[in-house]
Amino acid sequence: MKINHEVELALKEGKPVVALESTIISHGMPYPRNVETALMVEKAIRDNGAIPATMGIIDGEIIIGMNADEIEEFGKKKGIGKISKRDLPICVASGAWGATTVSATILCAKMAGIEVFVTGGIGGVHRGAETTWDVSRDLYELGSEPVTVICAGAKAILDIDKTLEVLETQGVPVMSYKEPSFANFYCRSSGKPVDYVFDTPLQAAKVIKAKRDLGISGGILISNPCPEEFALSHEYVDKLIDQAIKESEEQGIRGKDSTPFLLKRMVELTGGDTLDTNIKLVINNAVLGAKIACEYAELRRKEK
Ligand code: PSU
Ligand code: MN
Repeated sequence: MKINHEVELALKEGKPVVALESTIISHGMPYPRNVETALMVEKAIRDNGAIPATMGIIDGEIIIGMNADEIEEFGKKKGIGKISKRDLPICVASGAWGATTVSATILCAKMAGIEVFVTGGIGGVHRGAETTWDVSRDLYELGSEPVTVICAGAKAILDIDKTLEVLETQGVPVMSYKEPSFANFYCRSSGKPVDYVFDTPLQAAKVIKAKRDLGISGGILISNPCPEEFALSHEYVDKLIDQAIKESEEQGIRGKDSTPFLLKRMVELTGGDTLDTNIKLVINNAVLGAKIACEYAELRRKEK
């Protein structure tokens, strides 16, 4: 594992650090907007007082905190694997490049000692999971590792009710920023209830600390709805999601290829609208995540 100097120093000094994944760069968005977005997200985190640590695997080495050139490579290079927990040891042993999903990034964050992680939308239970059994590993890592993930809910292509059920079984607190219901990625709200609605980053940081102090394993999921002005309506996207899912079934797209296929198809079907929204919501999450990381670092500092 290679931790960049700035991140290592910040962790040693108890400064706020925010983990970022790379699957969203290599498999979630097209080049060059993936790279632009990753750099804007890093900037948003810095502007709000924290230090970004984008994760990925280069030649079998886990990188905690990529530099701009490495981010560019992850955005451009073809054939970078999508690395979930099961793929991580294989990627490392074979000296390959790998883009970390939410689940692998949670594991890498834990290894490095980073407790806050920002992404777009987490993976979850796919529609039709009662027959395909397609449930993202993301939900189980959230259930077992002490990392708080800030996201705009679960991706709209998923079954939100089932996703929330698995999170409950996994014992993951689901907390929403200001909005009373669980976020729905491109759409602002799913209408599904959450466990706690908070109004300030400090309130969220207090829950992270309480969970840590109680010695309860696992992470916390923070749902941050896409800002009103960038969110898309259910009337607009729901029909297109149905169409994209139907196409994926017809083409026999399965397993790890499912999410990248559906996200890409949605960008095509909406003429780029979902890509614009995806970018805005990730940046919005970065702002909130950095603020929570700062409040949490401050709470930990006072404790000492
Ligand atoms: N959120 C996005 N774009 C993405 C992803 C999340 O806005 O590309 C990625 C994350 O890395 C997440 C993964 O962990 O999709 C989920 O894949 P699966 O459904 O195969 O578990
Ligand atoms: Mn899956």
